[in-house]
Amino acid sequence: MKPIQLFDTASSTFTYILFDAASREAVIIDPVDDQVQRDLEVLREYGLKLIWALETHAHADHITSAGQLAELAGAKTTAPAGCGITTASVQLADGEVLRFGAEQIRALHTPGHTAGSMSFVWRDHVFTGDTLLIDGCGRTDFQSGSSAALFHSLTEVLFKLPDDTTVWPGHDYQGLTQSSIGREKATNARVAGKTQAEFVAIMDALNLPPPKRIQEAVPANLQSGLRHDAPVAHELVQRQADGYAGDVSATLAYQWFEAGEAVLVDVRTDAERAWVGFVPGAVPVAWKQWPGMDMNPEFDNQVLAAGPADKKVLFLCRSGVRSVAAAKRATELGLQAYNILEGFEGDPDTNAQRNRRGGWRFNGLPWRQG
Ligand SMILES: N[C@@H](CCC(=O)N[C@@H](CS)C(=O)NCC(=O)O)C(=O)O
Ligand SMILES: [Fe+2]
Repeated sequence: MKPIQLFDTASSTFTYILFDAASREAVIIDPVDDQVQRDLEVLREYGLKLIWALETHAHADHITSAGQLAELAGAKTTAPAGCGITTASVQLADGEVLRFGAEQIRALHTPGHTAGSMSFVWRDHVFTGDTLLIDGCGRTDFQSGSSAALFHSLTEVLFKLPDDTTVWPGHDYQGLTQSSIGREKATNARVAGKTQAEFVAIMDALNLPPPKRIQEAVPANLQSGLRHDAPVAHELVQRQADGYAGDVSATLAYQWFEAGEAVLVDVRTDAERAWVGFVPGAVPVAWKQWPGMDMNPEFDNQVLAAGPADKKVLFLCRSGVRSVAAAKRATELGLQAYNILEGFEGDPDTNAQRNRRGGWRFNGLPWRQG
C-alpha cells in the first residue's frame, strides 16, 4: 500500500494521506491551507475519517491547514514537541507512536532544518519533511537550524533505516516525487560520502533567498494556521468574502442583531456551548460537515428555520472556521449569510472560566436574552 501524495504548486509542498483500509481511519501529513478544499474532497472520495493532522515542523514557506482540518473534519492536531506549535493537541516525543485503525506511524526526531523537526515512519515508508529531500536536504539558515544536527539526523537516524525504505519528502523543486534510503545514501549530492565538515561547508555556501512568506507563515503555523492577530473584534468591521455575504466583527454583528436586522446562528457543538458559554438569542445549529458525509439535510433545514428569509444570518463558532463553511452553505441555500470574525477566540476577554461564570457574554457584549 502506498500513501496518497498531493502537491501544492505554489510552495512545491507535498501533503500525504495514509489510511487503514478496514476502518478508513486516516492521517494527513503537512496539509497546506490553500488546499484544504482539495484535501477534504480526497477524504470524501476515499470515504476516510481523519484522525490525525501531523506536522513535520513549523513551516516557513506556506501556512498549514491543520487547525481548519480539526474543525472541519474532526482531526486531532499533532506536532513535534520541540516546534513550539502550542495549539497542537498532541505534542509528539521522539519514538512516540500514533495509531489509526490497525495501522501506526512512528515519530523520529530529526533536527537540523529546525530544532524540532521530525520524520514519520509508516510500514516501509518514511516521510522526511524538510530533513531529507530528494538529492538534497532542508536548509539550516533560519528557525534554529543547525547543519551539524542535520548531518547527524541524516547519517545516524534516517540512513539507519532499511535501504529499501521509500522516502517521501516534504518538498521537491525539480518534479521528483519519491526516492529510497539506499539511493539517497549512495547519491544525495549534499550528504552522500561527505564528512560532517564538508556537509557544513556545503550548507554554509547555499546562500538561498529567504522563503517569500516566512514573516506571515511562521507565526501562523505556531497556531496551527489559525491566526488571531487581527484585533477586529471590538470595531465595526465588514469585509468582503468569497462565497458568502461578508465577514463582520462581533461588534457590528451585535448592532445588527440588536436592531432586529439579523438572526444569530451558533454552529458550535452542544459540548462546546456547555463548556465555553452560550450566546443568548443564538439559534444552536451544530456544523457537522465531516468529509465522507453528504451535505447534512438537518443543518440545511435548521438554518432555513432559524429566522425570516429576509433577515441577515450571522454565523458564530469557536475560531471562525466552521462559521465560514456554514456561511457558504447558507449562501447556497439562498440566505444572506455573514461570518463573525474569529468567533469566541477573537474576544480578548474570553476564557472558559469567565464565560461560564459571567455567562451570556460574547466578545464582551451583552447579547440580549432571546
Ligand atoms: N523559494 C521558496 C523557498 C524554498 C525554501 O527555502 N525551501 C526550504 C524548505 S521550507 C528548503 O529547505 N529548501 C532547501 C533547498 O532549496 O535546498 C519560497 O520562497 O517559498
Ligand atoms: Fe520547511
